[in-house]
Amino acid sequence: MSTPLEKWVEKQADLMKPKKVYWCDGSEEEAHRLIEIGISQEKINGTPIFIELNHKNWPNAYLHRSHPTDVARTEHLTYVCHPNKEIAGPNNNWMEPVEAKERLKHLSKGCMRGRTMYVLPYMMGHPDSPYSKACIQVTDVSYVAISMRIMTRMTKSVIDKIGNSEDFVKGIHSVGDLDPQKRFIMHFPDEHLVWSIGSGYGGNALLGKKCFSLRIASWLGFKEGWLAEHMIIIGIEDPTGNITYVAAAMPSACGKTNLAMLESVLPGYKIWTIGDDIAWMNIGEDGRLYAINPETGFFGVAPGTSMSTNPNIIRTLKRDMFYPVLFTNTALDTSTNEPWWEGLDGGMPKNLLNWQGRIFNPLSDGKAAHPNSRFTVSITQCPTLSGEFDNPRGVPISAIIFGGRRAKLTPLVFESFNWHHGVFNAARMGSETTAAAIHQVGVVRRDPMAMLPFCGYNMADYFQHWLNIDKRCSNPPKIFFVNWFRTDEVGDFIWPGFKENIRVLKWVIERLIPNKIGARETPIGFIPHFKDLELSGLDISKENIERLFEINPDEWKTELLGVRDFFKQFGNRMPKEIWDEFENLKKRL
Ligand code: GTP
Ligand code: SPV
Ligand code: MN
Repeated sequence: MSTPLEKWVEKQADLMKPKKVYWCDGSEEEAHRLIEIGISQEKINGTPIFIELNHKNWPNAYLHRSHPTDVARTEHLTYVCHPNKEIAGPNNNWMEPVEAKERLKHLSKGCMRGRTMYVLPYMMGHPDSPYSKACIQVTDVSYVAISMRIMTRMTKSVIDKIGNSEDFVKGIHSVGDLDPQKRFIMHFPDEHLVWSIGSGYGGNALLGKKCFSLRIASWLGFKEGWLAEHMIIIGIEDPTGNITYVAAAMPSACGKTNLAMLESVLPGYKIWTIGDDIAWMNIGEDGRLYAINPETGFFGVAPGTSMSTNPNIIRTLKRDMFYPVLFTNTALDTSTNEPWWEGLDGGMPKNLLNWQGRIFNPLSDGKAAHPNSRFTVSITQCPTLSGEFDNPRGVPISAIIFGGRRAKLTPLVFESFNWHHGVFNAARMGSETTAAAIHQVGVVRRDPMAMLPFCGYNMADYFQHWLNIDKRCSNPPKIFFVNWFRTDEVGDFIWPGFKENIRVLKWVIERLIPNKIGARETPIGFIPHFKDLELSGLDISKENIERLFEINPDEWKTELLGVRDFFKQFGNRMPKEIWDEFENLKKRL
């Protein structure tokens, strides 16, 4: 007698016709075997899946080059298929679920011919956490199988855990023929199903990540009273040894991974890492918000990463724990067989292949590494990993920080007046677009809570859900906003960022201590008294510090025009409290 899981896998094999079905057990031995297969046998469009890198300098590291049209998330091809379009909201592409599945079936017929279908059993969240979820993904690429093993708790025991139950999260993934015209990433939230075809890249293909742990989980959170957020989770240790837990949301490629592994320049301060991309937050019995990281790895942006900007990331990548480390679409130094990207320590190597494997000419070719080139590495290799990472209860969150990428407008840091004001501010957030998704880069768009591409239901309902949290949370976190990316008249960042961001975190945690430090009230919120910001040892003029905190009422009034248009799309569904805060801000400006 076969189980519902076995029947489901069989059904997918019937449709996609792989030459072989292989059930992964998640073992180390298996990971190394699949990498061998990816080096010597498996190919996409004639290209091997993995190239072995220099293991002396980059232990267990392999390079993967994705198809040139498949280098980032594709938001315009991503759908959330609730039965009712209103539930998906104007923030999501929508297709009627029956029609969506017909399309996918049509595109999937025989799409795995000649390939292996890997069956991946994995958990999102610690298995002992009541919020963890047993999941199965099928895929036809070893790169995805290995990536999922790094990013999730992949073990055979998940199959036993599912047993005879129908209740498991389902992911169907095939690269198909990688034709962007036939690419879809579709979500069926009520069925806990994600179906993705035509892309082998990141969030399009690792279906436990954005697809399940954010789009579908946010919908579960809405129905069940919790939050699935695009947030890091860190502990900030101060010189007394006290650790304050903080969650921080920033849009894609706006600094989360770097903040999650920050090395402090201030003596006595230390960051403990729990997560760098996704937080699931529940209200605890004590009325506080508790966060867990459902993932077990980092899928981080390579360009800009170096010993000088973030030594802990480099240490994580180079820590030899026999776990595979993947680089995707970086350049390759052919003299040393090492990965390379813009911003890495040392100069540009002489003999480089660009991310597509072609000889790189710095004068005519632009960037050698793709701007969205990434590393995939196990969180267990992180030297700053918090002892609380594996705590199934999670950690109590005292502050939530929202950040964006804004050349102008928003100050380095400010604090909201209260929960509703903070929710409004997060809902009106804007950020300049980055290379993490395929679209024009560098244009400001509204990105509420850094969740625009990831909220699996109507964002107006999501705002209401956020507003309601403090009704059940007797001790909600304080809400702060940061912007590391303000520029001067020649376009250079004014704030040095990276390690120096600890100075801002110090102010944040001091504001949490009753009566410790005051703050200046402005129309948008509280900003620091300069005397309370630790700036010693920093080479930055007083004038520039003032510019970092400049609040220009005219710029803000213009901003609010865009905010109003964005909110208006949601019609009557938009919570009244959000509009009230909007009017309050307008009056204060
Ligand atoms: P996703 O993985 O897409 O969600 O990105 P992320 O939010 O984790 O961003 P990440 O930390 O990988 O940083 C993205 C880019 O911003 C990288 O090129 C970093 O080098 C750069 N960056 C990160 N923090 C800072 C900072 O404080 N200042 C400046 N100027 N750049 C930063
Ligand atoms: C992001 O875009 O926010 C990422 C990378 O973290 S991906 O997994 O591709 O979504
Ligand atoms: Mn992300």
